[in-house]
Order: sequence, then C-alpha cells, then structure tokens
Amino acid sequence: SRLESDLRHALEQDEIELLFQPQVSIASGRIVGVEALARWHHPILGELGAHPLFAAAARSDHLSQLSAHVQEKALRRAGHWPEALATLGIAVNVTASDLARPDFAGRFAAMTAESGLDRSRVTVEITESEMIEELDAAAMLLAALRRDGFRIAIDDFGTGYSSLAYLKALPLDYLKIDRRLTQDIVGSARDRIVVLGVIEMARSLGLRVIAEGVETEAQRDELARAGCDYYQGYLCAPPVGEAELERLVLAGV
Ligand code: G
Ligand code: G
Ligand code: NA
Ligand code: MN
Repeated sequence: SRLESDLRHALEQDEIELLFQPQVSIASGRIVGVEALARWHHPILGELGAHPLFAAAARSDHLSQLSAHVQEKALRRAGHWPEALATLGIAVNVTASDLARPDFAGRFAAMTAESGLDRSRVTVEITESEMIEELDAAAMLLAALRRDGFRIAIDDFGTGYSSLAYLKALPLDYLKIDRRLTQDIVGSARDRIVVLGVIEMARSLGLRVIAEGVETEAQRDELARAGCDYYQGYLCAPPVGEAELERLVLAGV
C-alpha cells in the first residue's frame, strides 16, 4: 500500500520524529524521566502516531529496521541533552520481534555506548502490540540487559499481550499500568479494585509502578494512596519536544 512504500522513504529522509513524555515521581512531584514516542511527519498526511507507523512497518517487513532507527535516535538525542535534562531517565520501546533477535542485547548496548549515556539511565519498555513467542529466550536476553545495568519495564500492563504470563517469566524493574485501566479509577469502584490489586502484586514482586494516562489530581492522589511510585499523563504533560521538556524541568514541575 501507499503507507508501506512511503515508510521506506521516511526512513531514508528521516521523517520520523521523537517526542518525550515526562514521568513524574508521585512522592516528590518532580519529573524523573521520559518515554520516547515516535511520530511520523508524513509529507501529505501530516503527523501520524506510532500505531499507523508501526503497523505499516510490520506489513512491509521494516519493523526491526524502524524499531532500531527510533531506539538509536532516542539514545543519541538523550546523549546530547543540556545540563537541565542530564539526570533524567530515558525509556525506549522495544517490540517482541526485537527480543526474538539473539543479537539484540549486544546491539542495544553498543547503541547506548555510542550515545555516551550511562546505562543506568536507560529503560527498555516492552510494548503490548505483539506476543513474545519464546518467553524463555526473551527472559535470558532481558536478564543480560539487566546485568549490563539497563532497567526493564513491562508497558501497557493489563491490555493486549502484556499479561500475567510476562510477569511470571520476565526479569523486570517497572510495571506500567495501561491507561485503559487507570482512566476510571476515581469514578468506578470496580476499576479501582483492579488497579489496587495490580499495584499490590507488583510491589510484592519488588517492582516499581508507573501509572499511564493520569489526567487529574484526584487520579494521582488515589494512585498515591495505593502505593504507585510514578505517573505519566496529561496532568503533567502530553508527549513534548525537547525545548518544551527543558522548560517543564526548569519550571520545577
Ligand atoms: O504515542 P502513541 O499514542 O502514538 O503511542 C501508541 C503506542 O505506540 C504506545 O503504546 C507506545 O508504546 C507505542 N510506541 C510509541 N513509540 C514507539 C516506538 O518507538 N517503538 C515501539 N515499538 N512502539 C512505540
Ligand atoms: O499505548 P500507550 O498507552 O502507550 O499510548 C501512549 C499514548 O497515550 C501517547 O501517544 C499519548 O499521546 C497518549 N497519552 C499519554 N498520556 C495520556 C493521558 O493522560 N490521557 C490520554 N487520554 N492519553 C494519553
Ligand atoms: Na511504551
Ligand atoms: Mn504505554
């Protein structure tokens, strides 16, 4: 299709941009890290989000190329950040296909070394969009990344393929609760019970918890009471460019 052939061009012409969404410590109220999110500046269709971009890549066999392109770009950009951003964590998305490649850990470590970033600042986020077929192999790869000093997050927990089976099998540092679970915690007792249960389970496993899609102070306060450590959401900021990120951090948000 059109999008699929355009994607080859996009990779060559560098039409893929990155935005960064702040992750906030609920205890301190400070921005402590960001997630890098891909955007495609399509010459005709305008700005496209990650879903159409990665769907087109999967259909045209460019998934691993696109994934590596975005990871490399995110690490390189963070490696050049100004002083004000130099202590932030940087989370990059990896797909199940990435984790199925035996050379992924080595290539990711090499990209990070090239960027000059300290590995302890870098988190690998496992997205929900594809199923991890070989859990044992993925677990070994993630354990190797972790031994190297990287942190591992399970993203979008509770939706798609991001499930209890992953929690059982994979070495993890962070659990990110999907925004479809957090969005109604104030209005719905049922949703609140589900989220409370997820947080309690994560903490019992020694994981730190990040809630996605937090838009109101009431949601944040409910999550704080439940023992959630961090949030990501419009209450702090949408995904933003680097200049806006620096402004937010300097403003002491
Ligand atoms: O920001 P947006 O709404 O487009 O993100 C939708 C989904 O796409 C999110 O779950 C996010 O994790 C995923 N995503 C965003 N950027 C990337 C990326 O660079 N790589 C991968 N694999 N997924 C991404
Ligand atoms: O699939 P995933 O949940 O990772 O999607 C990330 C996307 O969700 C980002 O592209 C971002 O634009 C969007 N997003 C981030 N924070 C919020 C929020 O607080 N509310 C809503 N509705 N969407 C959000
Ligand atoms: Na993500
Ligand atoms: Mn997510």
